[in-house]
This record gives sequence, C-alpha cells and structure tokens, in this order.
Amino acid sequence: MTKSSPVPITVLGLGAMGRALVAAFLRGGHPTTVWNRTPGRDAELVAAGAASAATVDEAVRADGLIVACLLDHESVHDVLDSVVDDLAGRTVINLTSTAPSDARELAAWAESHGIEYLDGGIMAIPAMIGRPESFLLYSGSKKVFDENAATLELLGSAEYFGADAGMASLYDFALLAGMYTMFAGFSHGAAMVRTEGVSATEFARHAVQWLSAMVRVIPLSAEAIEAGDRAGGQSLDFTKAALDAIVRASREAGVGLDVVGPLKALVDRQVADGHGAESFDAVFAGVRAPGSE
Ligand code: FVH
Repeated sequence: MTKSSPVPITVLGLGAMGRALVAAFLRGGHPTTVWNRTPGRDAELVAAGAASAATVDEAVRADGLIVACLLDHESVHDVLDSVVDDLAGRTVINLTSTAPSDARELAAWAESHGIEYLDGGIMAIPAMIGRPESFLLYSGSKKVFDENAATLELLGSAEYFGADAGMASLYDFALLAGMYTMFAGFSHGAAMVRTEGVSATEFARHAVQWLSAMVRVIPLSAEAIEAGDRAGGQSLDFTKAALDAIVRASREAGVGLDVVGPLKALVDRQVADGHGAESFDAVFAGVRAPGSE
C-alpha cells in the first residue's frame, strides 16, 4: 500500500498568521501556493518552497484545499467573491476570526455556490502554530474536517464543534472574552502598583502565581453554575465589599476605573436585586442572555 501524498493547499492572506500557517503546511510536506493582496510578503515562504500566485484567480486555480486567513469577514468576502465562479466543487477552510453570524452567513453563501466549507478559530499566536500549546476550533462540514484532520493537526490540536458553522467562532470569542478581561485586570493591577514605583515585571511575578492558582477553581465554578448552586464560596456581599475597597484604593491612587468599574456596577446590581448571600457565580446569572438558563 502506498502512502497518499500531502494534499496541495492554497493560502489566501499572508499576514502574521497566514505566514505561520504556510510555514506549518510546508513543514508538513504540502505543496503550498500563496497569495496576498499586497505583493512582497511571500519572499521567505517562496524561499522555503511555496509557490507564489500573482493574483487570487491564479492562487485558486491551483488544486487542493483553499485556506483563507484574512483580516475580517468583509475581507474574506472581498477575496472569495472575486473568484466565486472558480470555487464550485472546491473546499474552503476559513481561519479568519469572524463573529458566529458571519461564519453562518459565509457557510450559507458557500453552500449556495457549491463550495464545501469549514470554519475555524485559531487559539494561538503565530509563534505557537505547530507547537503543542496551539489549538484550533472547527465547525461546519464534518466531511471536510474528517478528511483533512491530519493536515489541520499540523497547525495545532484540532477539535470539531459540530455542523453549525458558527460554533467555532462562538467558542473562539467566548475564550477571547476571558483572555481580554484577564489581561485588562492585569493592566489595572500593574497601574495600581506603579503608583508606588513597582515595575510591571515585578508585579507579573505575583500575578502569575495568583492567577495560576485561581484558574484551577474554574471547573468548580462551572459545576456550581450548571447545578444552579450559588450557596458555596465567598458571598457576593463579600465580593461587593472587596470591590468597593479596590475601587476606593484605585481612585485614591488616581488609577482609572475603566476596567474594574463595570464589574463593580454588575456586582452592585446583583446585590441590590437580592443576590448578596449567593456566590460569585451569581455574576453568570447577571450577564447571561434571556432564555439561556
Ligand atoms: N495574529 C494573531 O495573534 C491572531 C491569533 C488568533 C487569530 N487571529 C486572526 O487571524 C486573522 C489574520 O490575522 P493576522 O495576524 O495574519 O493579521 P494581519 O497581520 O493584520 O494580516 C491581515 C491580512 O489580511 C489581508 N487583508 C486585509 N484586508 C483585505 C482585503 N480587503 N482584501 C484582501 N486582503 C486583505 C492583509 O493583506 P495586506 O494588508 O497585506 O494586503 C493581510 O494579509 C485575523 O482574523 C485575526 O483576528 C490572529
């Protein structure tokens, strides 16, 4: 039995992430064609074995998978709409970050043009691509996911979230929401200690120790949310007192309240609504969408 050769791939978009994807495909032995709107971003990739396409039409004329990694939903349409007549019967994997509704719109657009479509969310920065810590979320065509699982694993571990093309984006943005609020919280803390001359580097040492310990509590919080159990842990009254003190200390130090202010407002509202004796997980009840109990 002969081993099948790696499928050819065309990558549209050679920003920081697109270039990292191409490098991983080349390392995996895939013949890879690259295209970018602004010429000149492919020199290193061509030196590493990629074929350069001068136009998007030329890029999609190459056989195999088409992977898009562009700026946003609009740029994906700009590029794919321009070659839609060449895409019938082809497979498009879109690794551009887009909202769930955008992913669903693109999946419907693809179906209406006879294109097989898989949407993806990249949980990695370019330097992580192909490394064990990189993971990618996929949804849309199960057939495309299954047939290309080994290729997708070249980028990072690959998990499929179902036929609804919007699911990968939903997870992606939910995870990013957690990441951004964590970094914003770190910035707030760094601004507080800076008022006494402490460097962000020194503060980071303590922040990593503390936040790493707290991350381990997340599964317990999830269990409590699912069980509707808001009895355990510190009460929201306690949290309110802590946030009142943090806000006062920040204000006295001249630190902006843009990060902690909205959280204090949410906790204040939950306490005012009678949830003061409940655990911090009452915050989930305070933000969840109506009907998603
Ligand atoms: N970089 C990262 O850390 C994150 C990690 C998680 C996933 N994101 C998403 O990946 C998409 C691409 O990100 P990127 O880092 O490659 O972004 P840029 O370096 O800014 O490159 C953008 C490319 O998109 C091209 N482009 C923009 N608009 C258009 C358009 N209307 N038509 C055609 N191409 C377009 C741009 O081309 P050019 O400016 O060089 O001509 C770049 O190739 C993104 O969704 C992240 O959220 C990355």
